[in-house]
Amino acid sequence: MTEKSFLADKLRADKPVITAWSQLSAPMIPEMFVRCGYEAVTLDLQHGMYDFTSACEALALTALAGAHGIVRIPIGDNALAARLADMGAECIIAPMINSRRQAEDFARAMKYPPEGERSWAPFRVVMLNGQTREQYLKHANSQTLAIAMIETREAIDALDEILSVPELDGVFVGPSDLSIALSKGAALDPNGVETAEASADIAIKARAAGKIAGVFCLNADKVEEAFHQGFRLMSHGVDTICIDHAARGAQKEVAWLFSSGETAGQ
Ligand code: 3PY
Ligand code: MG
Repeated sequence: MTEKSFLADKLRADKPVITAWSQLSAPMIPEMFVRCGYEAVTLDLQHGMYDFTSACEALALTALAGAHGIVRIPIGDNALAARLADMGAECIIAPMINSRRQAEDFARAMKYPPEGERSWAPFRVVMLNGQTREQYLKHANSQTLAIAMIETREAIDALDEILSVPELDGVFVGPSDLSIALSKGAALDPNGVETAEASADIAIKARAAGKIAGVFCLNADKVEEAFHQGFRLMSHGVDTICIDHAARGAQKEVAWLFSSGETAGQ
């Protein structure tokens, strides 16, 4: 087994990482993303269809295909965060973190003592990493990332306090929820100017605090903008959207058969 490279090392070295985003609970989909060239895949347990078992399989296939497995947990589910770290998630993204207390509870659930109170039994992740248990214990706190989503007004108001949590490795902007919050529910505008300005500010503050900055991007232009704003972990490529685009294209290729008056069997 070749020595594993870790997502944490790349991001701390300021390297950009694009993560595909998977909502459909078919573990082969993350593997296919990796075979298409993605170096990381995020499994969405907040809004996607994954459960614990399908996420475990997807994490293993992602790691065995040579990429980094990231998980977005449901709101407030810190126990699941630690379980999925045991199963090979290199990074957990926790949605809707709105206060220092919430950030601290989440991050401490992800770190072994003395930094936190994660409980021990990483049987699967040591296999996937090719590490001994001793090596895992020594490196887990720095190699397993705890990242808090910033996507509400409360979170923006509490940003300095959230960023002051030592165990927290970074923040990740959710532009859709953020746009709804900033417009007081009047608009969904993830690609809008106000959202981009708020997002840029979050990246600046995160970097100044020595934290990793990440953001959900809805198109390639947003990835470029985010990179120049200082973000380094960027999502691009959602399985449901990819299938929708590819299926529309495939259907168009044969649409002549149905629009030219031809009928099956002629
Ligand atoms: C948001 O944009 O609010 C997200 O959570 C991205 O998935
Ligand atoms: Mg959100």
